[in-house]
Amino acid sequence: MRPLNTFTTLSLFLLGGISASPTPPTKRWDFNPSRNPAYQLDIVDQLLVNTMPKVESWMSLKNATNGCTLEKAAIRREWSDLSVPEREEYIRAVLCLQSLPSKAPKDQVPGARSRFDDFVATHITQAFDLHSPRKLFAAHRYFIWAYEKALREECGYTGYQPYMNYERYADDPLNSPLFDGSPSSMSGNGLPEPYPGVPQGFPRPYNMIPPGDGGGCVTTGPFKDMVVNLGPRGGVLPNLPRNPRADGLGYNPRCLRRDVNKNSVAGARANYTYSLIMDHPDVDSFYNRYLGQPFLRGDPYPWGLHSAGHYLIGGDPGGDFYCSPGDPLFYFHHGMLDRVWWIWQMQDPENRVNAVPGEPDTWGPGDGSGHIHGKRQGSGSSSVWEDVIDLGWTAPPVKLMDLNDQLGGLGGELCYIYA
Ligand SMILES: *[C@@H]1O[C@H](CO)[C@@H](O)[C@H](O)[C@H]1NC(C)=O
Ligand SMILES: *[C@@H]1O[C@H](CO)[C@@H](O)[C@H](O)[C@H]1NC(C)=O
Ligand SMILES: [Cu+2]
Repeated sequence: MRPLNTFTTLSLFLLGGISASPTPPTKRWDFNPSRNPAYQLDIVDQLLVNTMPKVESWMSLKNATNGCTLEKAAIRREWSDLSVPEREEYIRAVLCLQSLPSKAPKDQVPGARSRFDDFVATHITQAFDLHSPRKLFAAHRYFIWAYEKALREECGYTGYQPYMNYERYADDPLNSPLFDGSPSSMSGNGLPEPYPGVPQGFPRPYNMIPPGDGGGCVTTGPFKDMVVNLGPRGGVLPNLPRNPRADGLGYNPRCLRRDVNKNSVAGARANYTYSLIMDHPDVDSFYNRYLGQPFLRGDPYPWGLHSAGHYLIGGDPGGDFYCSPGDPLFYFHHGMLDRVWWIWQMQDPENRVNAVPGEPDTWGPGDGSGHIHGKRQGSGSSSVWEDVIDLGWTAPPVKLMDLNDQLGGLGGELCYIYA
């Protein structure tokens, strides 16, 4: 038997409580009616629709692990599929988190000024551990989940974390419900402030994601007055005010900067996402392609989904390896990546749910050979079953292997799907 984790029953109640009333037995995951008619289903949306029968049969095979069923599962939706009042409720919750006091110890993180900053500080202090091959997917799943939980429990948000489908923002991001700068958007682009672009470890001319037209302070929408407190530490913009501490944890108030960048997001269009999911059955090749490896010779936008999505936002702190959760859109980006991982897992759930990159001893196909990343980085030589993910001030330590199952992991506390 697996030891019980230390979560309270409160959040179990919140997650389970959604379907506690005598609702008719409709399939809650029948999400098509809530789509925004301005957007067609893309090939990845369609793939997910076609994958749901596999998810259903796997769920019945598992027999409601830890009480999670598809009928109870929360649904994380695409931003543009939310109604305007739903978007505004989400925005209010983020602004609330940015106004609540920090719980991080002042001596360790003197720059944290809010609960929102606690998440940024966690990502800064644990950057290498959270991004090791074994942990990248699971740690970010947990990180987003903990943020969603904080929005719900500390700020009264009644929905779930939205994600952004890059395909929808590839042609005209600045006229979309996400970036149009209206009160129900996540704020717009930064003012024009040219910079060289985003360096990449690829051969010329792919050694740089060309910049977009922004790069300066965001001046529209709900986050135009947002103050960025932590960092910078590993960003791509020149002329940022230096943090008083080398580790980026000192107080350094400044504006939110963005470069909404079509050159970057072109590498995260639906055809890239689809190929990532369907052409990489082995977890190591899936992990590597997600990070743009090996180099996609002859492809115009070979950035890999992870970088391509990050630099759709870019700027400061969005483009900073350590501090990127300091732009609230980080959670939309990593939500999409979590969705992609889940769709990948659900193509062959019995073999893929517990497949961990860089790890030959876990379940799943792959013999552990041919890695591009280093093996067992950041984890010593211990078994992956012993690995712990500890999010400090934002979520208690849990076993990495308890985070793989989005529909029943963490003793049933993870119980959500993406529409
Ligand atoms: C599934 O779980 C239920 C409730 O725990 C139990 O009664 C039932 O026998 C289980 N079915 C299978 C096939 O294991
Ligand atoms: C995606 O489509 C674009 C435009 O047609 C093409 O240039 C690119 O190579 C495709 N990428 C993949 C991975 O299919
Ligand atoms: Cu990260």
